[in-house]
Amino acid sequence: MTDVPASQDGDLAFFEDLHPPASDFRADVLAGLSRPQKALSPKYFYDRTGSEIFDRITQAPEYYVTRTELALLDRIGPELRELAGPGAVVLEPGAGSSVKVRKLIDALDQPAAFVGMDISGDHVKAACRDIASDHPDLLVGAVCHDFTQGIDLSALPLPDGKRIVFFPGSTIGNFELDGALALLQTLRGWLRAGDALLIGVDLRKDGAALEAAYDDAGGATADFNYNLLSRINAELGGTLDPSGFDYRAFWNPYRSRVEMYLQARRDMGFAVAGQDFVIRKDETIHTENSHKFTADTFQDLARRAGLEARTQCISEDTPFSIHWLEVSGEA
Ligand code: AVI
Repeated sequence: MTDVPASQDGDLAFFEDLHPPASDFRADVLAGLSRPQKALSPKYFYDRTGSEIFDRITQAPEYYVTRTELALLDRIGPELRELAGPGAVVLEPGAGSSVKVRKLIDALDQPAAFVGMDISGDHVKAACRDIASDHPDLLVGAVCHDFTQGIDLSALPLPDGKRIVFFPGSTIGNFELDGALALLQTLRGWLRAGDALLIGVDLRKDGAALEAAYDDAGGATADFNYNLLSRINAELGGTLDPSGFDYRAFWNPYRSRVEMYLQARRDMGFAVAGQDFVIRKDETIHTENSHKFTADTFQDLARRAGLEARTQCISEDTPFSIHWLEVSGEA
């Protein structure tokens, strides 16, 4: 389709609500706290307060991820412009802070469209409206969608043009490896020959630097974790005492990931949604993993999803990578 009007004055060219199934916060929390290794899913970090705290994390001096990727995007802008050519259609699953995609849009040669997708319809609409008002010639659409689920892109009024699916931030690292593979396969399904997945992937580095990045001295990452307990208290009638926990992050070189936990300072009883739990002194609740790759281990994973790297860029000072992947025809 080519005759879709460009957005005006912050208006969206389209908004599609695909009604993603609500995740079952209550069932997931109760199941996670009932396991021998208590665990909570990191997807529940991002309520309004959690998203604000995550912004603080991205500003923490030790958390190199965001500023390194932004600098890398600045550096490779001209190369991305070449690779994409004129009239590209940019899709961003899990559209978060729009700072990165704005850099991409600004680098490209007259991109035709931008489509943001997020599980929160209000959030994605607001973010996309802001982009539309700053880019009156760009067709901007928003989709309320869970990017881990399939989507029939032919149902969206997208203009013709090379599709660039943009997945920055090394969010891929927060998935277990089978989940990461499944996500890459899903995103590959959005691409046709010549389209690309442009993905930011954090790389292995010194364990001490990683542990500092995930346990910043200003306490933003600890607060991010405590907020999950506060959210459980507020939304599920919980009686967890955040001050009864220490936050811990450690680099596990055998699994190539930073693992994050809340560790009980003393024996505690608590309830969630009317169910009673006990946590013993020193016992932990596992809250998140952040996998770190080498460029090769990531591209091996991508290859298994039917994606081949056409090019990659790695930052020199702090290792972080951005890959331009295309459909390989396999898988
Ligand atoms: C969103 N994601 C890529 C972050 C990361 O670096 O793994 C989440 C995070 N958790 C604690 N700090 C940052």
